[in-house]
Amino acid sequence: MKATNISIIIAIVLIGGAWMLNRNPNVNNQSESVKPAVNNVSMVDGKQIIEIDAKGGYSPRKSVAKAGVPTIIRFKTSGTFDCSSAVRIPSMNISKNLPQTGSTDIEIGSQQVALLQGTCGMGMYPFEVDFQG
Ligand SMILES: [Cu+2]
Repeated sequence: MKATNISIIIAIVLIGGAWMLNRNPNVNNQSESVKPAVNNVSMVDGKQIIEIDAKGGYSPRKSVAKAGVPTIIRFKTSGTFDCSSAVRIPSMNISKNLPQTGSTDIEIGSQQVALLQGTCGMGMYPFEVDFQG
């Protein structure tokens, strides 16, 4: 009886600990994607660079960029073992496997005014870039 109680307490502590560890990254991701103006787009040598973190999904989930400018999407991974390391942009026939940790540039040329949508390899994590005129 006593042993059962102790193992229940240990189980609760383990589950609680795992929950605490998982909690912080999720909170960060959420506040990233909710922020209205995320400064993840910059111009370098005439090219527009959109930086997106890939780990357990994409952050920011939505980027706002300029149409008509040569553009690179730079995916950053950091210990990314989930399938957000497999990036797909179906409308451009792009499919790319990112390293578990690193930075990967995908050139997408000059886009027209449109919403460009991408996903992870299995289609469960979306991201989009709103190209505006
Ligand atoms: Cu996936």
